[in-house]
Amino acid sequence: MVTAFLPALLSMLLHMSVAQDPYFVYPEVFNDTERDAFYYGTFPEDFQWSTATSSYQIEGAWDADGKGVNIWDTFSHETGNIVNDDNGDVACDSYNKYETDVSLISNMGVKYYRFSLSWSRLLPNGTIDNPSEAGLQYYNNLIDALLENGITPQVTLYHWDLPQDIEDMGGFLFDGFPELFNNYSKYCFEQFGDRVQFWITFNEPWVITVLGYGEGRFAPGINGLEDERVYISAHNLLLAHALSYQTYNTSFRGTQEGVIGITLNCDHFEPYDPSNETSVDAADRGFQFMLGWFASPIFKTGDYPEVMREKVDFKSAAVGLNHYYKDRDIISWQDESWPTSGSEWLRPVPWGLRNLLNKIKNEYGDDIPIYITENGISTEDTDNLDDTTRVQYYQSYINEVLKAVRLDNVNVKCYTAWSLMDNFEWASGYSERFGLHYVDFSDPARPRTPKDSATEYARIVADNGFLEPKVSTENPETTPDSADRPASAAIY
Ligand code: GBH
Repeated sequence: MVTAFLPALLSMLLHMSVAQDPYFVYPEVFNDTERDAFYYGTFPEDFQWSTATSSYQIEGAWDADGKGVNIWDTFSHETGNIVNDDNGDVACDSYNKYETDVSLISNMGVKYYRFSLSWSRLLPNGTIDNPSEAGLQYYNNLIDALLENGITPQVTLYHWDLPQDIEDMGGFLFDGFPELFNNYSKYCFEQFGDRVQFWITFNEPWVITVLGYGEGRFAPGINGLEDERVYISAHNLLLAHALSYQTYNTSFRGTQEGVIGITLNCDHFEPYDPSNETSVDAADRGFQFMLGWFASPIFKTGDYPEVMREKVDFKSAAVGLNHYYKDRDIISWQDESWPTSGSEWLRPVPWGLRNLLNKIKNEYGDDIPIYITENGISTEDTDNLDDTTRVQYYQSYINEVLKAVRLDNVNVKCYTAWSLMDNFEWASGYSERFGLHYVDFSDPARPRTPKDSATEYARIVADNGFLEPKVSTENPETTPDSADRPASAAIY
């Protein structure tokens, strides 16, 4: 009895001593032992590790080989819309350097790559009447190069670069938009579907509608926040997604055997006072007006979230006016104690991701497969290769995903680091850098150099998670004190 009991007791003590020395990635700010302690373990065998970019942000070659003009060409060429009046005319020059991009991915041991197709490069005037051979060739080359390197393409059909000709018809406000998008997507399934089995229709409908057709800070720069245009553009987008999904489902899925979905962005809203119902409801409304707006029609009821209908319908009837932000009826802010980044809107709060993943699971079903199609952090332009803040960010966020998978049984299938390399950060131009690789935009050759975060991401991918640090029990002094552990590879 005693001998059998003793080893168990010993191992318990060992575990306890490890538990007394938890590791925190952000010890100053997030140091709650229950919530923030680092969790060691690995992801399921078939977990997908990816990294992402988008066409306008990296390709350049804005008018090469017959490419049509898109709304970001137009918007960025207009003075005053972009920091420093930057534009994507050359960007990372990936139109000419795609083979280098493939080798960057390959060198990290990453097996999935999420990129987007430029609609106006493939169909210069937006319609299928006049496809571009050169555009087709470019994406065929990229896809083939990826496959030759054992990298699976994850293709976004629309990452914000609408053909200008379609915008001139009204863009997302045009009721013929769903059909135009459907034709374009069908063309892509036909051309690439023999090699692409992972499709995303739209990147971040919330951004397309609220920033593009509401606040007007993003192309096409329409100020429709105080009327119904935000809601109309969202509605047409949802109809376009549904049509394209049906087209894939009925005409392509059988032979091509792929999956098709949509990328939705959402901030995590934490109630200010979790014991106060008003506060809890407000946090939920924040979620419903951001994720629910698009996720509820697609994954739940076929209609907008109830609370959204209530608020918007009521205000439309009462005052005859809509205003997206006022319709939400919430006050939200970021805690000043949270760490900062190179972007004003972005602060790392790793536990927020775990909470958000759980919220999605509770809202849309226990087994709903979740693909994280972007996650990342910016640094200011003064950034160099020694990007500790990005290393910390990836460690902590991926660790929270691991907790969601292993401790909370959330069905997360994929994690994607945004971005493969520094690129054109929309209205911020080149003033903010999100890359795992540094790009020198002052050099015409646009050389790419791995940052520390690329090395760290490669290691997490190779380990498929986080291996227990090797603690020597014979010689405990060799165990680094948790406070001294650098936030990177050295803890292993
Ligand atoms: C992603 O959006 C995009 O898909 C990607 O293209 C982009 O490069 C990346 O994020 C980094 O931004 O400037 O104050 O108007 C993430 C969600 C929502 C974050 C809109 C930026 C604009 C804030 N984005 N938000 S602001």
